[in-house]
Amino acid sequence: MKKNKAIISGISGQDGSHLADFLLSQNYQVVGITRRTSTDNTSRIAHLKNNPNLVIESGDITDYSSIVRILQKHPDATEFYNLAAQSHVGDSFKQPGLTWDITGKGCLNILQAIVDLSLQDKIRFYQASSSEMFGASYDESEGVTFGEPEKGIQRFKFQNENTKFLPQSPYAISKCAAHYAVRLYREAYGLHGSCGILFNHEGERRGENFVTRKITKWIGEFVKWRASNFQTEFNTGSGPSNYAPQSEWEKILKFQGEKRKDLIFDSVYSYISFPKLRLGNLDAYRDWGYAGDYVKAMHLMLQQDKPDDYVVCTGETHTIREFLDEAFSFIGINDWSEYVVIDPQFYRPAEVDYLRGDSSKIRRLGWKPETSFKELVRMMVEHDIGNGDKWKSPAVDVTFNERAGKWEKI
Ligand code: NDP
Ligand code: GDR
Repeated sequence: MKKNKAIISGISGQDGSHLADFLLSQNYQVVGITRRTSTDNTSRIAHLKNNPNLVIESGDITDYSSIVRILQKHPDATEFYNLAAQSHVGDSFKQPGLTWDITGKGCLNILQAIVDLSLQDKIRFYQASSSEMFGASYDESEGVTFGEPEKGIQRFKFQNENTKFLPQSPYAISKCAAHYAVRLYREAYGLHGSCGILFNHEGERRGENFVTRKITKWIGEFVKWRASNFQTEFNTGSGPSNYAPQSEWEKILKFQGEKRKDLIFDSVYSYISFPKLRLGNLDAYRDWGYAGDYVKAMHLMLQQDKPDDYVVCTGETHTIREFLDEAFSFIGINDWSEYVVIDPQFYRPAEVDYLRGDSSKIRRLGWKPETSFKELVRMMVEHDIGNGDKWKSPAVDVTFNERAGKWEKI
């Protein structure tokens, strides 16, 4: 039987690598687009490099001709997933033009290439839209507040496919432009183009400068440092250790000066230090799910007879403080305030304060999130501490046998 063939732009990213795993497990041929970089950036798909059903093509979505070349080389492709983007919201304030070129115009380049090559009836298109497009906007409804049944029925805020967009960053504006472009090409040229409005999704492959992974990565490094110093208790900078002589302390304080408040000290040797975790706004709410679950929703959208837009989320929302509570509790720390420094450089010129999605529409197609908030945090912390092998996604049809503690072929 002829295999389905899917092109993925952004295959080297978090979602691209999970989607490649999933599609290969569904017997697809996958064509991944990667751009030229001075160092290798394909670590997330390294486990797939010998897979005969995966082909990597060099291309950049800001370069129309490279998209045309790849489409011409693979005219039998049946699905195109556009996951490529400058995807960091904070960085989009520093590089708004580049973000626009990649995240906004890049999508238009692909759509136009499909139409120019008359492929609109042969290929289905997926666009990675984002909950960031809602920005400062939400709707209100009455219901039981998720996770707080004791509060009973009350009004709560949410976003779904009918919520208006009020973008709060150059990234979000670019995503809105791409979203509307897909809508237009659907209407104007009959393209089977769908947009997944995905809320934040994380995991062990998340980029290290997104807040969840930044936290779990720091915890992983901290735990290793703690273990390497054979200590169980730490001096978090509030006063000198009992063990170090006064003369030693005076030298250390002079040397470290103001930096001291930013460091955690070994309680015996006192001069061995570890930098505290530096974060920005801890009060924003995010609806966090697991990336491995969300790529299945992308695929599901393209299997429908009609193209459409769908919100993909858990329906649960948490602040960054709550993520910190959960993550630190896994390493036995209940009060993380001594380990975290608020650093204004991580604040954004404009913030998205509250995201909580309503995914009723895609749930009606049979999709639902399979990983709870608690499991997600545990997976990421375990992975970064180094005990997380079981969370690594398999390349082929295998399942993790909890009892045997290893992957096995299904
Ligand atoms: P990542 O930042 O992990 O991956 C982005 C990918 O895009 C990387 O493979 C990157 O390649 C590639 N890329 C960047 N610029 C270009 C370019 N000019 N040409 C070709 N490829 C390029 O993002 P995620 O995997 O987390 O997200 C996937 C998509 O989903 C993105 O579009 C993102 O905006 C969107 N999204 C993500 C959500 C999330 O919570 N993760 C939620 C909603 C939407 P390289 O490795 O070379 O940098
Ligand atoms: P977000 O994710 O902007 O929601 O975009 P990110 O993890 O970057 O920020 C989430 C919230 O945490 C706050 N924050 C910090 N963020 C970062 N990165 N670093 C920090 O040190 C820090 N401290 C606090 C932020 O201000 C924000 O409120 C992600 C991306 O994957 C987008 O591509 C995607 O579209 C959306 O999710 C849905």
